Amino acid sequence: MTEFDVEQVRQDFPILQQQVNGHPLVYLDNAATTQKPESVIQAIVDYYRNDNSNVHRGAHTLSDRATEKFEGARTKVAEFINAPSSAQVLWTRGTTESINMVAATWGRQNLQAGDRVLVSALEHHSNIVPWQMIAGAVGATVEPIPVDASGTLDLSAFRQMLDARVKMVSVQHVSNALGTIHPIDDMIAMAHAVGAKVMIDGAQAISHWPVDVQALDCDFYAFSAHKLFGPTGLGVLYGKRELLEAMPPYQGGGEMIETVSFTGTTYNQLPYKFEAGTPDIAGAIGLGAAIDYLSQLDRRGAAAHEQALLKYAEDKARQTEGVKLIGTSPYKTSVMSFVLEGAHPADLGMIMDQQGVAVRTGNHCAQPIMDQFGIPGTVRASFSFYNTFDDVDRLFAALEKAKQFLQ
Ligand code: C6P
Repeated sequence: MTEFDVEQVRQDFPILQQQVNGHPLVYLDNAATTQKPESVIQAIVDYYRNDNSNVHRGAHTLSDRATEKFEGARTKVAEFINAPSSAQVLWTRGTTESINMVAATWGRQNLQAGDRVLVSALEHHSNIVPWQMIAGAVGATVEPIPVDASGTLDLSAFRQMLDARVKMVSVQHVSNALGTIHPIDDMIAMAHAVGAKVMIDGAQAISHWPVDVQALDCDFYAFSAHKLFGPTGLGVLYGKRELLEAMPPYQGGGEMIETVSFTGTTYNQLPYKFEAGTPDIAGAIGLGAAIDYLSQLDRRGAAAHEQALLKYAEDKARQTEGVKLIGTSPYKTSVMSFVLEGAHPADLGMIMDQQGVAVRTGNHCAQPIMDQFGIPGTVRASFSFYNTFDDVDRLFAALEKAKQFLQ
């Protein structure tokens, strides 16, 4: 057990203090979205109560206040991921939009017939389909990097796949379906050696440990605010400056222009070139508050606690008859995916919910890897630092009940 004071931390998350279906809530769906601390909720409420206004208009005091908070949040994100400049932090609607933006702009400009885009076999659909769409339009291909039976990426197969036709390697930092951590440091260096660019889908990594985009040397890094204890509807795309400068805008409209005329339009500087329309001001302020929250948290202790929960849960799973873990890589975040012999994951999830235990079931938007394992889906329990060992016990108690009911 660790010294991390989970009971204290839980007090910061009001949603955890409730009963669901007559039982105290056990929230184990953190890979889908994390819960929000009171300080994040308050920051959003304060903004709407006191400062609500449009940004970058400079027309009045409220607008100035809103702009200061909004751009302050961008600076916090830049520092949080160690981006060289806040101009390289673009607001999007989420990881999905960040990847679509790169595929549609960088991809449209740089991919040609015969080019190859490599993704891992474990990818979320958000990191497959945008590449298929652009590849289909230009005549490029999207190819999966194999993963083995434990869900670990095959680095030597990746090495063999690399050649001068590979223009983009787009991989998750961490798998949402199985929790596998990919060896992205090595992959980035290997991809760069053949001249490919690298996009990292950080949706499942960003909440677990500090990410340093300069140390990684990735070309693009994407994540969603709602998986980082912030609000839904907002995401981040980090990019290397020279790439962002060279890319065409994603959408046209207000904010992203410098001048508009019927003889020709010029575009705004970074980051605004990619931010058409009124942005999610409250969302950015909420994400800024989430980063403030994390910066006062013992993140090392939090990560150790999550790993201890994972080990405790996986040991229990191995001792539970009929349960099979899906995803047993030695490199994992706190995600436990499993199937129970003779039971459909959706039925299990429903029965567990009746006992106040929230897990996700299904293919987790990662159909190709489910196909590889020959299963329709899994039950996925994903732990955050505010979960307890008692939560794990409740998960297995609920599973026992479900077993009795279903088998
Ligand atoms: N995974 C899950 O339950 P958005 O929806 O844009 O915020 O994130 C999409 C996304 C992209 N990549 C990875 C690795 C993800 O895990 C997700 C979202 C959720 O696993 C919802 S499917």
